[in-house]
Amino acid sequence: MILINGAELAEEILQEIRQEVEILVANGKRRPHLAAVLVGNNPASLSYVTNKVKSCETAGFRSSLIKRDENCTEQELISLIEELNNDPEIDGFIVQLPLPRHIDADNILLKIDPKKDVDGFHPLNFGRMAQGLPAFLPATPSGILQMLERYKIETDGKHCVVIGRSNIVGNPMSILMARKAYPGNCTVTIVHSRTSNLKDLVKQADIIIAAIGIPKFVTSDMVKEGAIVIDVGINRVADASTKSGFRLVGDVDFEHVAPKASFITPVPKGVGPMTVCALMINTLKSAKSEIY
Ligand code: BQF
Repeated sequence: MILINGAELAEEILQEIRQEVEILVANGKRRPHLAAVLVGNNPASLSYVTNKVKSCETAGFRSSLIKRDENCTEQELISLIEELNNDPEIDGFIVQLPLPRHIDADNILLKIDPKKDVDGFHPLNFGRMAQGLPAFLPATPSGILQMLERYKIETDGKHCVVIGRSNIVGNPMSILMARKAYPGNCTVTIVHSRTSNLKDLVKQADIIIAAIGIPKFVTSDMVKEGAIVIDVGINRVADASTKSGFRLVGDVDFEHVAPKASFITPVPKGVGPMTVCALMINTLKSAKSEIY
C-alpha cells in the first residue's frame, strides 16, 4: 500500500510555482494576485480561506481577503463581484463556500467573469471542461488529477467509480476521468444516494473516488484488493480530546480499507491540500493568460 501524501505534494508544487513567479516578476510582469471573498463567520469557510491565503504566500502570490458581514445581501455581494471582475490588478478571485443560507450560491457564481473564475465553478468553465476546451478546472477534481499524475498512477482502461454527484466534485470528476487524456481514459460509473446496487458497483472499481460527505461510508467489504482509493470527504466529527473539539474524518474507513488498497489518500493531508494547490495553479494560469 502506498500512502499518497497530499500535503507534501502540494508544498512541492507550490515551490515550483514560486520559482516560476519569481522569474515572471524579474521579467517585469505583475505578481499574480488572487482575491478571496468571505461572507459571514462559518468556521469551515474561515479555515478554508485561511489555507488559501497561506498558500498564496508560499507561491509568491499577492492575495486579498475581502470580508463581508453575515447579513450582507445578495445584491451587495453581486456589486462586489462586479468590482473584482473589473479590477485589472486581480488575476482571479473566489467566493468562499459555503455561503450564508439567504444567499443563492448558484446565482452568485453566474456573476463571476469566467476569465477570473479560478475555482472553475461558472457554467461556462464547466461546459468548456466537458467539451475538452481550455478551461479553469474545478479545484478538487484538478487536484486529484495532479495527484494521479505525480504518483504516476496508471488510469488507462481502468474502471473508476465516483461516489457522489455534486457540481463541484463528483459530476466534474466523472467527466475528467472519462476524457481522452492522461489521467483519464477510464470507464466511469457514478453512484449516489439513489443507486440501488452501490456496494456491488464500488466493489468492481479499480479506482474509487469517494465524495459523498458521509464519514467512513466506504468500508473494506466494498473495496477490491489492489484498488486505488481517493478520499475527498472532509467531515467534522466531534472529538473532545482535540483543541478544536472536532477532528476531520474522510468518506473512507481508512483503517480497514488501507490494507486492501494499492494507493490511498489520508484525511487530513490528502486531497484537501491538493484542492488548495489546484486553485494556485489556476491563478498562475490566469496571470499568464493561458486559458483565455
Ligand atoms: C486537509 C471545501 C467542502 C465545501 C467547501 C487541507 C483544506 C481542507 C482540508 C481546504 C474545501 C476542502 C475547501 C485539508 C478548501 C479543501 O489537510 O485535509 C485543506 O482548505 N479545502 C474549500 O475552499 O471549500 C470547501 C470542502
